[in-house]
Amino acid sequence: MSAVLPGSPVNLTPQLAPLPATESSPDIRIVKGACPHDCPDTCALRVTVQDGRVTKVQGQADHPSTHGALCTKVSRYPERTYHPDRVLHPLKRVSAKHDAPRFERITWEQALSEIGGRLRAIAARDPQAILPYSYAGTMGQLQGEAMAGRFFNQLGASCLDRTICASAGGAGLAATYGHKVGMHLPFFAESRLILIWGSNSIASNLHFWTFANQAKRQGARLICIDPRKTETADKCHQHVALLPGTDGALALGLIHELIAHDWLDLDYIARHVEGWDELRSRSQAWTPERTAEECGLTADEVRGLAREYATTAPAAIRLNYGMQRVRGGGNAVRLIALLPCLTGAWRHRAGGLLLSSSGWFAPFRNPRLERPDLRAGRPSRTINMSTIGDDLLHPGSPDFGPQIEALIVYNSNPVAVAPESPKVVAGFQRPDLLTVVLEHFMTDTADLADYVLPATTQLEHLDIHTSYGHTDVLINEPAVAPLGEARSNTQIFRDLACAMGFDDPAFREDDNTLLRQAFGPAVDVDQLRERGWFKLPLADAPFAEGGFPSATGKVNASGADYVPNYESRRSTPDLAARYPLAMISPPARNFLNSSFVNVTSLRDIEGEQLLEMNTEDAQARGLADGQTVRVFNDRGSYRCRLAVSVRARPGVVHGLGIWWRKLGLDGRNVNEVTHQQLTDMGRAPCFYDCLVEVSAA
Ligand SMILES: Nc1nc2c(c(=O)[nH]1)N[C@H]1C(S)=C(S)[C@@H](COP(=O)(O)OP(=O)(O)OC[C@H]3O[C@@H](n4cnc5c(=O)[nH]c(N)nc54)[C@H](O)[C@@H]3O)O[C@H]1N2
Ligand SMILES: Nc1nc2c(c(=O)[nH]1)N[C@H]1C(S)=C(S)[C@@H](COP(=O)(O)OP(=O)(O)OC[C@H]3O[C@@H](n4cnc5c(=O)[nH]c(N)nc54)[C@H](O)[C@@H]3O)O[C@H]1N2
Ligand SMILES: [Mo]
Repeated sequence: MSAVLPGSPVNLTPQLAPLPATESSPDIRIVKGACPHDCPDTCALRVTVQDGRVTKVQGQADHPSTHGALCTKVSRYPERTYHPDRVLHPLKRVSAKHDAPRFERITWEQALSEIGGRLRAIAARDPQAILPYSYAGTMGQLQGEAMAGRFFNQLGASCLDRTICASAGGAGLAATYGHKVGMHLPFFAESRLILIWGSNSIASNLHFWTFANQAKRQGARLICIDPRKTETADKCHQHVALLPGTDGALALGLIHELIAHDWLDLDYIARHVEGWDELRSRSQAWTPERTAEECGLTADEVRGLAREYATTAPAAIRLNYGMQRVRGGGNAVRLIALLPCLTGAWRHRAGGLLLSSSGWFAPFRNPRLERPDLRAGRPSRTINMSTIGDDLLHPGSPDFGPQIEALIVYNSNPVAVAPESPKVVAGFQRPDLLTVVLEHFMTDTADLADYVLPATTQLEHLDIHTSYGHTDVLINEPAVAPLGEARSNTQIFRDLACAMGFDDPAFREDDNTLLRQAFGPAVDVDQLRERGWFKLPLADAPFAEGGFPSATGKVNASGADYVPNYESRRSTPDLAARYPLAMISPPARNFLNSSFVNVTSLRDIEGEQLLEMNTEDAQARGLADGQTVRVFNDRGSYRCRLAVSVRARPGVVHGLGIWWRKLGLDGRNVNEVTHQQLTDMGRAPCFYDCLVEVSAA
């Protein structure tokens, strides 16, 4: 076996060098920043600017969860910002959509007037033929939806259902607790047992790992529940390698054992859980044997896990979104989120569960920032971003509404990240579709644009950030002026509003004004700018006495049940006969979704687009480590390098993501084979619910 293990060893040594003697020199400035990326850690940045150029991006030492340390990716942020391939002026397409992309440089005036003209013509027929497409390229409250939301509300455009990442789990969590809330990050350090469930923390939640590791050093046991033997699993005491999409069954099996052994906190259940009787009878069928059979585990693994979870206190669960990208993702989160309510783990601040902390910010936010009132009661058809492939190919109908005629993309790279790329690409190639892309780089999506508008990076604009892994609000001050002719998203939407003739004062508000509007009075912006970050005032053990943010204040167990995958050996045996391998496509450690794939030093660490496969499966197909393989199913195929690896269990392969298509071996990536069916809750994609076959290329 020759394992290919991407990534370097965990290194959380603070990168703070002693301050240079020139700290006070007029040419060196230290600027307070926030990491903008779609990651639960939302680190506080310390940006060094010398002679008008950012020379270093480090972690802020006094921010508790950042702890002076950054991941490899973001410590390379200057390399990304000053990348020679940055798009630094507006571009207009001069080749046909099916041909190799060619663009010419145009002025901002020309770009805005031409885009404005075309959008006005479409809007005159039906503004709902125009669709925004955005996700979390930046998680900033301003450069995210603040001004963009105003623009599309005033336009009366279609709305976008932003489901591509977390909405199945989010819906599951909200259906159970009432909101996306959970344990507070620092208290994981005090836990005695941590289940790291559907999360490769060392790769995608590194600053959580610091706390888990602290608990480990103090004697806590760490158990990783993940089909893949990740770098996180390597560092845990135990790895439970269940089959993809079977987490709900495992949770029911654990509940069965809690009941069988009387390991329940009946007082907590009686006071704070609704629907318990129903859940109890539903779990009766889930004996350790049946659970093991469904999950691809042994009955002893199920029994042992239940025993440890129930008899160790405080016990914490770090659930992550990796486990909800399957048909039953919403219900699986519901069932897992019930576990700490049945054992009373919530009684302790180091017990309970964390999937997302984003709901904690809700009461502090200003719901009017995006000015929903500007829509003025006009209809708002909603398009699901996860089915953009089908939706772009839809001709329009009374049911669907008008055909999509224009797409304005910002903070996202749908051609690489959306499921079933053959359809996504075909949609973006429609010659009649107007596509405007706000970007830093010529991504796969920008390559299919009519106009590319140069956007600023986090070092060049102002923003304010919340987090989905901790409960601090962070400021990001611009460190340097915009490079070239780049403009911030907020400025581009102000300019587009002007080009459309929108004269509402909402479009004249600058970023400093937006900054003051983003939160209610509880967040003091002046103090925030002084300090860099602000911790929300919240109780340490939020649900020790119940008080969940649901309508009744209780946890809701009603209806939660296991939902098997769309595609698996057990649910679709005929399909599995042709495509026997379950494929998941979790993040490669040195990329952030499809961001950073073009940063050479990081791509060099990842090497090539890889497919991890177990020795047994490789031998059965006569495949060898390092060879080029073809991964395929009825939807499509792509080529990549095979890594015969102990990281994969038999029957499951891992297509590490998310490569830019054009940097893949045959100009395609893993989403060539994923499908557009949606999860049980939250209308999300099922990236990890996917059967394939692999052959020599
Ligand atoms: N380095 C890096 N960090 C990232 C990202 C990145 O791309 N790169 N992405 C960011 C984003 S967008 C998000 S949403 C977050 C969270 O992003 P996630 O997608 O949750 O990322 P991971 O933490 O890597 O979790 C995925 C883990 O879930 C496992 N998994 C897959 N299917 C199943 C299953 O059915 N059951 C279980 N139990 N496990 C399963 C995978 O093997 C993998 O180890 O991370 C963020 N952080
Ligand atoms: N097969 C498979 N597919 C997946 C996943 C998976 O695990 N497997 N993960 C899914 C998940 S969890 C997510 S969250 C999505 C992520 O999908 P996306 O949100 O599309 O994330 P990225 O691919 O990182 O693309 C973000 C883009 O925004 C740009 N950007 C960043 N900051 C700014 C800015 O300030 N202004 C402008 N205009 N642009 C900016 C970046 O340059 C980058 O190209 O992908 C999903 N797709
Ligand atoms: Mo995500």
